[in-house]
Amino acid sequence: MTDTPDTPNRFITIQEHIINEQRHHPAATGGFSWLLSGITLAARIISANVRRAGILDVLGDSGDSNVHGEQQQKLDLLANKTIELCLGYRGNVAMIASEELDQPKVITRGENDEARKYIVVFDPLDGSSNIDVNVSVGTIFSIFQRDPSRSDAADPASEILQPGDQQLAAGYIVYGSSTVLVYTTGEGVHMFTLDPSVGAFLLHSEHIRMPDKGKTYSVNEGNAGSFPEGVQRYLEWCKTEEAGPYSARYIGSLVADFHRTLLKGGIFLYPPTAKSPNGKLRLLYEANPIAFLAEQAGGMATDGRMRIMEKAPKSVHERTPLYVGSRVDMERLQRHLT
Ligand code: AHM
Ligand code: MG
Repeated sequence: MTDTPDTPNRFITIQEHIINEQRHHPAATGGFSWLLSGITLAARIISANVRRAGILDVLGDSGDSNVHGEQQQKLDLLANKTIELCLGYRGNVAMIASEELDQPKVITRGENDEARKYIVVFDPLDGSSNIDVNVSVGTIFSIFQRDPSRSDAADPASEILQPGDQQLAAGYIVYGSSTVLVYTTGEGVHMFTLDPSVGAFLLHSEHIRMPDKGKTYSVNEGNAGSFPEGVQRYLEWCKTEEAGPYSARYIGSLVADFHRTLLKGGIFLYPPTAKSPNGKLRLLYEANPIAFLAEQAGGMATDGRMRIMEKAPKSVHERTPLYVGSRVDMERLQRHLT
């Protein structure tokens, strides 16, 4: 744990941290903290399952595919169900949407409709095609306040289609060599490590800043032949003497690739490709939360044309190109794209 004036030398749990954050919002009722604690409970349960994946019968394909036509791993479904259960009984969640649910799910449990004021969108187990080979995977989440002006009884998804700059909170959990949770409520980016022996997320560092410039580019270069020309030119530049050159690092799990970019700086790219002309990553539950965290840490996130967080989503599972990383690296990319 870092010993700074902001993080005194004592154990601070994520619950304590969230409650302290809430003190900055005098009108807060505690409901939002209650919701976040549902996410941390799900994270601990998913982490325990990921850690024992080779022992439990949870590895491999479930035999089903999701709305994107991708094979669902058994752990994808288990993680999805875990989050559903941990949020569904909080009483203040109106709706959830997930990579693994074809349609958003309206939640009717809880005191009354008015109390159900939050919407949570998530990717329960990102990078799940890596599970069988023991590579880091993660959970990504994004929280919105319900906006009754968008409500359309015939189409519950309409309430979910809010631009990223409306997010109240976002974060991810990376199940790596340790389990780490990173979150923001718009007041900086904070990181916690799960102590598995006591089952608590303990504060590791607060107000994380992404370095202004990094030395790493992260992209599936196997697809480079069909990247937009500007991206191809940028990747060529990364290999020149003028550039340094940069090192290439690509795990193939967005959460793990972004976590490295957040802490060490650099740039992550998932451009349009021949196979995925709109990019592969999903705007609502992958790109938006990552963009919120990146900007809160002093970095940038775009689709090559505009800020990710300004994009108005048209559908729940919409895809987007994603370029995210250190400010200086992103500005350099932008010059190659225009
Ligand atoms: P998933 O949500 O189905 O796991 O897919 C998303 C993953 C990201 O974690 C990662 O950045 C990307 O797909 C990797 O894609 P590719 O294998 O095309 O490089
Ligand atoms: Mg994913």
